Amino acid sequence: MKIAIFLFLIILINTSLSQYLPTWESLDKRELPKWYDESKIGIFIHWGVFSVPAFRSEWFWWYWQGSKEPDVVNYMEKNYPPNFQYTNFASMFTAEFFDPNYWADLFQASGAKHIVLTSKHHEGYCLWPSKTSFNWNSGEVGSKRDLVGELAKSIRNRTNLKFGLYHSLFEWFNPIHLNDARNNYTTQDFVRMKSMPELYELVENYSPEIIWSDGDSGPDYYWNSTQFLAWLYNESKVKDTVVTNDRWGNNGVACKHGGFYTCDDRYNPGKLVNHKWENCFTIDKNSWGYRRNAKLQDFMTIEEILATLVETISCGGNVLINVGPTKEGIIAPIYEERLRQMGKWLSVNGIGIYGSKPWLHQNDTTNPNVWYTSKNESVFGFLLKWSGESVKISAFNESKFDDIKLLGYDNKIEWTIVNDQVVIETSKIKLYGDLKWAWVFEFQNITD
Ligand SMILES: *[C@@H]1O[C@H](CO)[C@@H](O)[C@H](O)[C@H]1NC(C)=O
Ligand SMILES: *[C@@H]1O[C@H](CO)[C@@H](O)[C@H](O)[C@H]1NC(C)=O
Ligand SMILES: *[C@@H]1O[C@H](CO)[C@@H](O)[C@H](O)[C@H]1NC(C)=O
Ligand SMILES: *[C@@H]1O[C@H](CO)[C@@H](O)[C@H](O)[C@H]1NC(C)=O
Ligand SMILES: *[C@@H]1O[C@H](CO)[C@@H](O)[C@H](O)[C@H]1NC(C)=O
Ligand SMILES: *[C@@H]1O[C@H](CO)[C@@H](O)[C@H](O)[C@H]1NC(C)=O
Ligand SMILES: CC(=O)N[C@H]1CO[C@H](CO)[C@@H](O)[C@@H]1O
Repeated sequence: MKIAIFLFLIILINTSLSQYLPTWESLDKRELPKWYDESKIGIFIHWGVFSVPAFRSEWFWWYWQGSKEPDVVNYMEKNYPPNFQYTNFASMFTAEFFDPNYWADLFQASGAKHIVLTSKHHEGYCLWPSKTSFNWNSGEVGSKRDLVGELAKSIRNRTNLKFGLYHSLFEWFNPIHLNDARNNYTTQDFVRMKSMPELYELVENYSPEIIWSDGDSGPDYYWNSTQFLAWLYNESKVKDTVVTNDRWGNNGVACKHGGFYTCDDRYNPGKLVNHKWENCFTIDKNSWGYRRNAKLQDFMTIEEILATLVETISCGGNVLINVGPTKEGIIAPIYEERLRQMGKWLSVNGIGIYGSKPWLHQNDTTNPNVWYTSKNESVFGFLLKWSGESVKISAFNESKFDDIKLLGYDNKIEWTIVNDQVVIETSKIKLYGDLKWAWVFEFQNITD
């Protein structure tokens, strides 16, 4: 009987501990759900009305009518009638070839474990039939489809990937937001009428397991960020599984509060960070949204993608790799090829990636082409360049191991230890099959 009461009290205490107050002090105590660190790799999808002009970048509208950059202003003058508005592009966002099952299968084949779709970028157009975005959403103008809902359904029905949503708090040209900004954020009309209802609607309708907040132009107390997060973590239907990022206010929140840290786009510190972080980067080096005039050389090669991925994960980060689909709903073959190449590589080498932890050393102490992860009794050494000469590494001068295996290679490999350096006789290895990029050596039964 006493034990029963004791257990009851324990449960009671635990339940009340999972309640969060709308302060960073309280919210920052929440442990990041484990799935996120284990998953390591996500796909970012920038899709919106900006995919219609598909010129310069997803910031097209701002470059045209905000900062008035000459190349974009001239492009519009030359190619469109004088009265043409940005909003006129929306009816051309038709998505007639959008096959969410095909996307889901492609993302699964890439080896990613989650996706993040732009539900609404800074232009304000919603990719779902939002109740608070009259005539500026995909249910009413353009495809007349619930693009968020269709992709969520395909992802959940066909794959084991987690479904996440990006959401921009601010909108470049929304007069209600501009008015709040003019009032030095002492009024919250835009938050009450737009950003807050949207966030609740997205959670209620689509149960996203990531909320990737952005566009935090305005302080956290203006956005009511901590109030929303307290609800999200206390009461929402994703309270136990959802992860969030750190872009919840421009008053020193990023890289300091929230869930995982994104700090800046393409954040990649090159050393261990003792808080979960993410490196979001885009395969088209010049844009997150689709660009019709992109050249082959503008796209990251698979070698570059894998090098970034390995470096990030060695240092405790996750990667979020971006593709920009077309207005018709196609993920262009160059993106598709990169994703399938990554999937092939991961099918051999994923054992050293998924669920791994940073090791004692993140990169080798003398060889700049080698990065490390660890899992169970193994350390994985990722060799980014294959030179034909033997590989010398120094990070094992204080660790012992039984043997070295090259993942995806069936034969034994030759290695020796000379003056505390491990020397792997790679010149004697004949590479075959899919052993084309970022070779992974498993050091077995490590004792540090
Ligand atoms: C889920 O996918 C299966 C085939 O993979 C299909 O038969 C079924 O209709 C789908 N269900 C939903 C709700 O889309
Ligand atoms: C705007 O608000 C901030 C924070 O309350 C204050 O520090 C700043 O002086 C205000 N700026 C103006 C122009 O009133
Ligand atoms: C923001 O939170 C405060 C404190 O809980 C509340 O009084 C206010 O109404 C909220 N504003 C909006 C727009 O949600
Ligand atoms: C979350 O739970 C705490 C503790 O019970 C409570 O004080 C707070 O009001 C709750 N917040 C929300 C938004 O549910
Ligand atoms: C790699 O390791 C060396 C020595 O341990 C260190 O000085 C260097 O900054 C590390 N980072 C990169 C990106 O090479
Ligand atoms: C191992 O290498 C590290 C980094 O170069 C060095 O600081 C350390 O003293 C070395 N240990 C031994 C036992 O030589
Ligand atoms: C093969 C093996 O031992 N795998 C284990 C590695 O460690 C994770 C947890 O860190 C276990 O879940 C695996 O079963």
